[in-house]
Amino acid sequence: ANYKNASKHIAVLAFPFGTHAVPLLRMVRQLSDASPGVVFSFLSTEQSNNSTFPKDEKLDNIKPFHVGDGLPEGYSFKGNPHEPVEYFVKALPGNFREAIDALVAETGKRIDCLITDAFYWFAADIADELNVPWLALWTAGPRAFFIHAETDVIRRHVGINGPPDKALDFHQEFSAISNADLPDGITSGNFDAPVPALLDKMGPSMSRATAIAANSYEDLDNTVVNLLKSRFNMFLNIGPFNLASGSPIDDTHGCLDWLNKHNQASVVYISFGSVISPPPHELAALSEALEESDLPYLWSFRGNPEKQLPPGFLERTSSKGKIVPWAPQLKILENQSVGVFVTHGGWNSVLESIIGGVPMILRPFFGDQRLNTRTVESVWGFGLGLEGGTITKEGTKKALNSILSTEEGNKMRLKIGVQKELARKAVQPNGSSAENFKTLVKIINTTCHQ
Ligand code: U2F
Repeated sequence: ANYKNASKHIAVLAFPFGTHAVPLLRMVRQLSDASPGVVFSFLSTEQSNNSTFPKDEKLDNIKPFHVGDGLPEGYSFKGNPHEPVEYFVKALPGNFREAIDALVAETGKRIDCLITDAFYWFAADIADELNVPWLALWTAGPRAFFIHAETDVIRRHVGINGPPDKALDFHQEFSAISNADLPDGITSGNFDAPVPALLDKMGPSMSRATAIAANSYEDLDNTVVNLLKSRFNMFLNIGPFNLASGSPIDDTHGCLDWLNKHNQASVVYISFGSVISPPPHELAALSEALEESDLPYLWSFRGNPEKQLPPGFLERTSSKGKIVPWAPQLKILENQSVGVFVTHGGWNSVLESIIGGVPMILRPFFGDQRLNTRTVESVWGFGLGLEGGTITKEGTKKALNSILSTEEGNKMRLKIGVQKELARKAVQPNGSSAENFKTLVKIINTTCHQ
C-alpha cells in the first residue's frame, strides 16, 4: 500500500472471531474501490488476518496489521471455542492502542478515520483522542442491534432472571420474541462473560458513532430498521455484502457438481457456521433423522465425521449423502436442488439462505442465534425452530417433512422468495443498500481529515 501518497489513512479494527472480520473486509474492499486515494490499515490477530485476506490476490490499498491475541505464552487450543475469545477480550483495548501507535510510527501517516466492528465500544474514546470520526459495522441483524441499544428498557420490562416465556412486548414489533430468545447477558446468563460485557458497553457508546453500517437491507425487518434510523445519526443498511461483491468460489470438494445431479428443492444442506459443533447426541439424532427420512444431504462438518457420527451411518447413507469439511455455502444455497438449510442461525447464514430462497430449520447456540431463530420462525415465517430448541430425531424428521413435502413448506419458500428479490433489488444501482453505501462513502470523504 502506498502510504506516502495516500490522501487519507483509515485504521480498521476487526473482531477476530466467528464471521466478523470477513464481512468487515468485504465492506472495506468496497469502500476502497470507491475511494482510490485512501489507504486502509486492517488490524486483526495474525490468525484472523491469515484466514481473512485472500491468498491469491493482492489488495492494493488495504494492508493487514497484526494485533496481540492476548493468549498466554505456549497456549494450546483444547477445543472450547470461547476460550481464545476470552483471552482476546481481556487484552482489549490495550492491544489495539499499542498496534495503532506502532502503525502510525511505521507508516509515518497519522490516522484520519476509524472504522471498527461495532463490538468495540472503546473506539468512541480512541476516535475522540485522535479527533477523527468513528464508523462502526454491526455484522449481525438490525433486530439484535436494537436489543443491545434497548438493553436498559428490556431489563426494566422483564426484570433480571425473570420468567423465560415472558413476551418482549415492551414494543409491539418484539411481542413474538420471548425472554428466553434474548442473547446471554441481557436479562439472564453470565453477565460478565467477555462478549456480553462488550455488548453491554456497546449500547450506550453507539450514539457517539458518526455512522453505523449494517450487513442487512431496509426491506428486511423494516419497522426495526426505521426505529434504528430515527434513533441514531446514521444507521445505514448496506448489505447483503456478498450480493454486492462476488468472491471467488472454492469448490475443492465438488459440492456443486454433486448438487447438480439432484432434483429441485430436494437436498438438505447442513452447516452450523464457523464456530460451533452440536453435542454428540444431537449429531446422532440428526443423522438418524436424515437416514430414516431417506433424504439426500450435503453436510459441511466441523470435526471428524468418522469419529463423531453413529457407527455405520456414513456407509449406509453413502449413496445419499456427501460430507465435506468446508463448502461454498452461498453457491450451495443458490443451487436449485437445495430444499432446506439446517443451520445455527448465524446472521450470515440467515442472509445467505434468503439470497438462495431456501427455508431453514434452526438450532441456535449462542449470541444472536436464538433471536434470529424466533424471528425467522415467528415474524418472517420462512423457517422452523425445533421443539425444546435442540435436535431430536422426531422433531427434525417432522420439520424436514414439513418444509420439503407440505403446503406449509411451499408457503415458506414463497415468503423467502419475496425477500430474495428484495435483497437483490437493494444492492442494485439506486437500491436502498447501494444508496446507503454512497452515503457512507460521502461521510468518509467529508468528515475524515484531509
Ligand atoms: C458468528 O457467526 P458464525 O461464523 O458462527 O456464523 P454465520 O454468521 O452464519 O457465518 C458463517 C459463514 O461461514 C460461511 C457461510 C457464512 O458466511 O457462508 N461458511 C462457508 O462458506 N462454508 C462452510 O462450509 C460453512 C460456513 C456468530 F456465531 C453469529 O451468531 C453471528 O450472527 C455472526 C455475525 O456477527 O457471527
